[in-house]
This record gives sequence, C-alpha cells and structure tokens, in this order.
Amino acid sequence: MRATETLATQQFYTDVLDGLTAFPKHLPAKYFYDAAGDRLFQDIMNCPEYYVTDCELEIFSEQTGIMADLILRGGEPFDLIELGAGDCFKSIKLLSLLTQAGTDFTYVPIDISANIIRHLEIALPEQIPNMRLSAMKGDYFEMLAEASKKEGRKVILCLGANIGNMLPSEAQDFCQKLRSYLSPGDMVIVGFDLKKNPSIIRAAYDDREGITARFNKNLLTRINRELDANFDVTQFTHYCSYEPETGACKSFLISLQDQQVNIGGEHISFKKDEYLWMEISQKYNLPQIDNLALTNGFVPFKHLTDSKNWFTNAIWTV
Ligand code: AVJ
Repeated sequence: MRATETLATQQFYTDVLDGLTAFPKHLPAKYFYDAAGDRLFQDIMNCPEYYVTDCELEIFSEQTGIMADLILRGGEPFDLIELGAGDCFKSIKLLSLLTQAGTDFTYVPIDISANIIRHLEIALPEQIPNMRLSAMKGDYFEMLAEASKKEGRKVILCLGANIGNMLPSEAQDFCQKLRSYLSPGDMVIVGFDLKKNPSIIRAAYDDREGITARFNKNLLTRINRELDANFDVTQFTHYCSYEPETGACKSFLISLQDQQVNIGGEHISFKKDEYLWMEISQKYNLPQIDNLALTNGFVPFKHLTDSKNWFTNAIWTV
C-alpha cells in the first residue's frame, strides 16, 4: 500500500467511525464512489426515474453557446476547474466548443474517485487532442486550495447538483470558502436541482429497479472490504424521504433487526428499525439560489434552466 493510500484509508476510517458514533448515525456521501459505486451511479443516471442528469444534459446540449460567450467575456487565459468532474459527459460539450473556438484555457477536473481521474487522463486527450489538461484526485477544497495557488483567472464548474449533497448550512460554508479562493473577474457555474412535484423527486431516489438501494448498500460493502468490517448488507433496507417544505430529499438504510457491526475492532450497535442516514439531495428554488450567491459575495448573473424548469445551471460572477 502506498503512503497516500494509507492516509486516505485512515481518513475514511475516522469519518466512518465519527458518523456511526454520532446521533443520528450517518455516513459521508462522498465515499459512495469506489469502482462499484461509480458503476452504480452510472446506472442511476441511466434509469428512467432519475431525471437530474437528463435535465442538465439538455442545458449543456442546447445552451453551451450562451455559457461559452459569458465565460469568454471575462477574458483569456483561464483555468476551467471542475469540482466533481465525474465522466465529464456534460462539460465535454463546453470543452469542445471552447477548444474549437481556439480558446486559451486549461481544464482542471477534480474528483474524489481515483478511477475517474485515471479514466479522464486517458480518454480526454483522445476526445479533445488540443486541450491543456491538469487532472487532480481528491477532496474539492484541498484540490481547490492547490489549484488556486496558480495565478490567473478561474472559472469554476460544480455540476450535477453535487452541491445538493450538502446541508443548506454546509452549502453556505461551501460558497463562502469557494469565494475566498476567487477574485474579481472569476466566474462560477453551479448546477442545482430545483423543487418540483414531490412525487417526481422521491421516485428519482427510490427507483423501481432498486439501483439506488444498491448504491447506498454498496457503501456498507466498501466499508466491509476496506475497513475490515462485517456489515450484513441483507439486514438493511433502503428508505427515501422528500420533504416539500424544506426541499430535503434524504436516503437512509434501516436496520431490519437488532444487530452489532464490528469495524476494525470497534463495535457499533443498531436497534431494529434504527435509521442510518446516508445522503441528502437538497432541492432549491431560484430565489434561494440567488440568495446563496448574494450572501457569499457572488453576483447572481444568469440562470440557464432546462425546458421543464426542473434544473438550473446558475452563473455567478465575482
Ligand atoms: C451526484 C449528488 C448529484 O444527489 O442526485 C443520485 C447522487 N444519490 N441518486 C444526487 C445520487 C442517489 C446525486 N449527486
């Protein structure tokens, strides 16, 4: 094992134990994305109930021209830094357009998944040969701190409603911290899933095929494998709630019996019916998003929404 992997595993262990000894018990959603988790998330994006990706893809298919124009107004060169790049299936449309226009920029994808970063480093130079690429594996903020040591204009992409994985208070902190890394002339484009018919939202996180359930349970499997634990995954069931008043969509694993789990020597007890909170996917409305920008020193500049008004890419300037 390399030293960096040991460190990462230690951090994983600490985060998992902190979460499981807290009340309510919870696990950090950023750990969903091991190799199996990446694949399951791909399956989620392809399942009929999960509208989020389709909506954002529509925006990127039809409105990247507008996006590119707004970005280019701020001048060149710049770093286009994508937080949680994933397979950059959406952003690639923007990258191609900018490259075709001869834009002077470097694409800096940041992702928590080592698999994803390895994949991007191979695939992107084949797909867009003339683009400068500087991929980084790690936590948003550590990598953003790294990336911001470099002088020059920055355009930040935070797509896919990743910000929804934060509690509203955490989203505030995130925006404040993000702003601290930026300077006048910089720009951010943030994807937000919007409030809509509650049934549509709940169905997206509780798909009929049970892919989302497997996605959640996969984190327990990952903990078993990487942290020497013994979760009986069959003794947990997936439950999802959406609260229209707060916009909080939450997923839980419910313990089907009294049980004890051993994690690297520590014992964690679950009561029958006790819930383990896995993830929040917070939904917003446009005024809430503008307010999030304004309270953290950004200027809300434009919303690019899909034709159903289910999703927005908010464009903020500094
Ligand atoms: C990757 C955070 C945008 O919250 O919609 C999808 C993750 N979890 N289904 C989301 C997810 C369950 C997804 N994000």
